Amino acid sequence: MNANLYALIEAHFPSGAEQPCLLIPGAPVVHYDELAQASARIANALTRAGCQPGDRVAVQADKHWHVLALYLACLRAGFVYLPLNTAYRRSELAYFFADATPRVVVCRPQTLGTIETIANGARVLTVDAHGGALGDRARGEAAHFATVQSQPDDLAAIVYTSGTTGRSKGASLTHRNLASNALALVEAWAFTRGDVLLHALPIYHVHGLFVAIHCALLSGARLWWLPRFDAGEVVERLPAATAMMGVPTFYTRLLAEPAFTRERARNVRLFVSGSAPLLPETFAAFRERTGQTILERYGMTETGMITSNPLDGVRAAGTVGRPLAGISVRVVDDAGRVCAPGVVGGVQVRGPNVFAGYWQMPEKTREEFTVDGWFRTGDVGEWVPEGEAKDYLRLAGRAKDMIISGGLNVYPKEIEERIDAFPGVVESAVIGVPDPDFGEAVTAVVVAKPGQAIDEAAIIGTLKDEIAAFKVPKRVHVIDELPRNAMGKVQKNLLRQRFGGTSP
Ligand code: MCA
Repeated sequence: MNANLYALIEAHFPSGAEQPCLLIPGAPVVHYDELAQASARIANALTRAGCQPGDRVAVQADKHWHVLALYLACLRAGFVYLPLNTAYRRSELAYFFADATPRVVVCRPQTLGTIETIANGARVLTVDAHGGALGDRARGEAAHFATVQSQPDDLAAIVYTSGTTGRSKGASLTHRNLASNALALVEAWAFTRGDVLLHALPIYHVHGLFVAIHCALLSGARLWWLPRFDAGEVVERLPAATAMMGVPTFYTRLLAEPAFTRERARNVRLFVSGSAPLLPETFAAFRERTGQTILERYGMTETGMITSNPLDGVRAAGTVGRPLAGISVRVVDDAGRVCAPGVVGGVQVRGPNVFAGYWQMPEKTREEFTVDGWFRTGDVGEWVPEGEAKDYLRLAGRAKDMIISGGLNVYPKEIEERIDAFPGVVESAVIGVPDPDFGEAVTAVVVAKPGQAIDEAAIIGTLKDEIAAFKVPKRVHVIDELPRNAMGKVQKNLLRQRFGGTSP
């Protein structure tokens, strides 16, 4: 049997030559056979460009359907797909290219000049709405490609996640990881060929690329392929959709639209939320407005999806439900002993979904696993001890210092190191403060050198040139001294209390 994820996807393509797959506003429908042929052409073109199974193909591109074909091409040819957030700037990209040494980099035409200077010897091709240089190469190629024979542990993708040390780590995901998780989700959420998934997420993270796309393709469903999340556009398309997946910001922005009504949401059988905590207020307001209950689930880049509230049964606000089929979750104390329900501890995961390790970081990988093979998520939580959500997982926070802004993870260390390097700055602490739109807003607290003025706008402006804008603090506050405990550790909880009410 071929463990290649594309072979699994292809086996689930709807029968009949021309089933619609992607519904794109203002553009022709893309049918399943067209997508398959486009991916074959790209696989042939990349093979001709020198790519071999195991080679990395790094992609920083807008959400054109050609990019989906490129992803499928990489899967079927055994190349390792490396998606990159379009917000990443030069220095971030240079690090990824040096670390992952891709054979090919696919980018937007407007960044070609920059990318060529940092691509580390990779061949650089553009992709745009018409296909770009990649499309030009693919056009002359055969529309057939024999999907390579893959082993379950062969790499399918590397997805970078920020780290507590400030250095990003590439999570190596295998065909088994992606396939097992996709099958578990299709079952848990009962996707069928009759579904139309409204897809407004970016396709460079696990949520939009794997969770949403795999659910749709493995059930022969259609997708409304929207270039980005625009609340007005989503409200307009929703009557023609049966399912939607989003981060909590999607739901708060929808609720802010007067045109978003019960009637608009009537045909949708499933609203899924993930990537950040969904506030119970949002959960309740959504139910009030639409009569529908958002299904909250929990996952990570390293593990794919771990738990989910049920499709049938109680969906409880503030919980993330039960482990998906084939996945084990445990909550343990500092000594590694399993906690009783109602007792908060570290959340650990085991199963076919758990990644193969951090790319070329064996030491770091070892640290994140227990001796008996469980992955430490870094999140803390408890099993709900009683009531209608009994035995559901409730997340209580994060042991690591991470901030989640609009569904994107930000590690303070990376930002603090950069702010500390500014002239006039003694030290800084970066925290997340409650924000009505992004859930948490990245905020910096800075101590200035005696007699030196700190220019908030200059810090923000410089950081925007250096790093992805979603990581840049929305505010920079200046104080005399950072509060520290007896061990000398900065007490970020006190800073969150003090500046929590001042977010814009
Ligand atoms: C954009 N901006 C942000 C964010 N996004 N600031 C903080 N946090 C953000 N997430 C800033 C931009 O830099 C810009 O700032 C201004 O907001 C407007 O930018 P724009 O691109 O127009 O923003 P937007 O289109 O409104 O985007 C907001 C968004 C987007 C729709 C919430 O961030 C989004 O699609 N988030 C989803 C992320 C996601 O897919 N996460 C899944 C990760 P300025 O004007 O100052 O330049 S996978 C995962 O977490 C795990 C595995 C899981 O369980 O799913």
